[in-house]
Amino acid sequence: MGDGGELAAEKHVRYIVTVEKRKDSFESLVMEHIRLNGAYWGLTTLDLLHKLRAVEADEVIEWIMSCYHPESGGFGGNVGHDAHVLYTLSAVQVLCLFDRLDALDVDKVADYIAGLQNEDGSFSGDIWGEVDTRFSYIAICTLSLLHRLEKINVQKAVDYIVSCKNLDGGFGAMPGGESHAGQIFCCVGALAITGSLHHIDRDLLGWWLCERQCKEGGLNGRPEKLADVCYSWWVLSSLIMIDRVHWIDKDKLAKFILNCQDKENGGISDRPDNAVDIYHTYFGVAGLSLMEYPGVKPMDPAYALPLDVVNRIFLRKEH
Ligand code: GRG
Ligand code: ZN
Repeated sequence: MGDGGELAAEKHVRYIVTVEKRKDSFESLVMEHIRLNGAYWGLTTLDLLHKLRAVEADEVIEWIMSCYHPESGGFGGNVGHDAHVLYTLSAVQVLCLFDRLDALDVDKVADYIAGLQNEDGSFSGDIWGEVDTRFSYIAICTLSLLHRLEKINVQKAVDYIVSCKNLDGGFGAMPGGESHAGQIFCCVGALAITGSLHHIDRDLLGWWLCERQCKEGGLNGRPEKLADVCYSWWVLSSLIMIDRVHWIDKDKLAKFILNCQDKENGGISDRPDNAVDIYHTYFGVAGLSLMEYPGVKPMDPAYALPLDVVNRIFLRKEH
C-alpha cells in the first residue's frame, strides 16, 4: 500500500464541481435516480472544505425545488421521480447548508414525513410501505431540522428502534435483523436526536464498533467484511455519539482514507486503488472531519451536517 500523504482538498473540490457537468459519464448515468442524494454528498463535502461558494446557490435551490411534489409534500430523487423520505432528507439538508429552509412549506413537508409513521412507531420510506430503521432516522432527523418533532409519536418511534437492538449491542434494519454499522448509525443518531441514548449499553456497542477496525486501519461494516471508506463515517459518528471514539486508532484510519484518494484527478474510493465516486469522497472527508483533520470543518455526528450549520438551525430563536 502506498503513502496517501495529505488531503488533496483542492483536487477533491474540482472533482465534485466537475462531476455535475459530466452528464454523459458512466457515473452520472448510474447515479441518475439518486441525484438529490448525490447533491447532498457533493455539497456537504464542498462546505466541509470551505468551498460551498464554488456553486451557484440560486441554481441549486431552484433544482432542489423542482424535485418537490406539492401534492404529497415529499421530494423525489430527480425531476419527475416519485417522492421518498431518502430524498426528502437530502433536500432539507441541502437547504440547511444554504440557510434556505424558507424555500419550504415546512408544515407540508413535516406532514408528509409524519404521515409515514406506522402504528408500531416504525416508519415507511414512501407510500409503498417498506419499513427500515433507516427511515426512522430520516424521519426523526428531518423533523428535528424542521423543528417539527411534535408531529410524530416520538416515544413509539424510540420504542420501535429499541426493539431492533441485538444482544451484541448493535442494531439491525428491523427487529431480529443482523447488526450492521449503517443501521447502527441510524439507530444511534435517532436516539441521540431524541435524547434517548440511555437505551444503549455504551461499552458493549463501543466494543462491537471498535472491532470494525481492520489490520490495514480501515473500518468494515460487520464482522468478516472488507474495510471500506464509508464506514469511517457510519462507525466513527456512532462511536462519538456514545463517547467511545478513543477506542479507535485514528492515525491508522486517517492513513487508510488518505490512501484511497485519487491524488491526480481528485475523489476518494471505497478502498485503495478502486475507482473514486462522490459517495466515498463525501464519507472520506466526513470521516476525516470527525477526526479533526486540519482544514476540514467539524461535523455534527447525528445530523450529518457541518456543526456551524446545525448550530445556526438550533441557536436561532424564531421558527
Ligand atoms: C444523512 C449520512 C446520512 C444518511 C441518511 C440512508 C441513510 C440515512 C443511512 C444508510 C445507512 C446504511 C444502511 C448504510 C450502509 C450502506 C452500505 C455500505 C451498505 C453495504 O452493505 P453490504 O452488506 O456491504 O452490501 P458490506 O460492506 O457489508 O460488504
Ligand atoms: Zn462503501
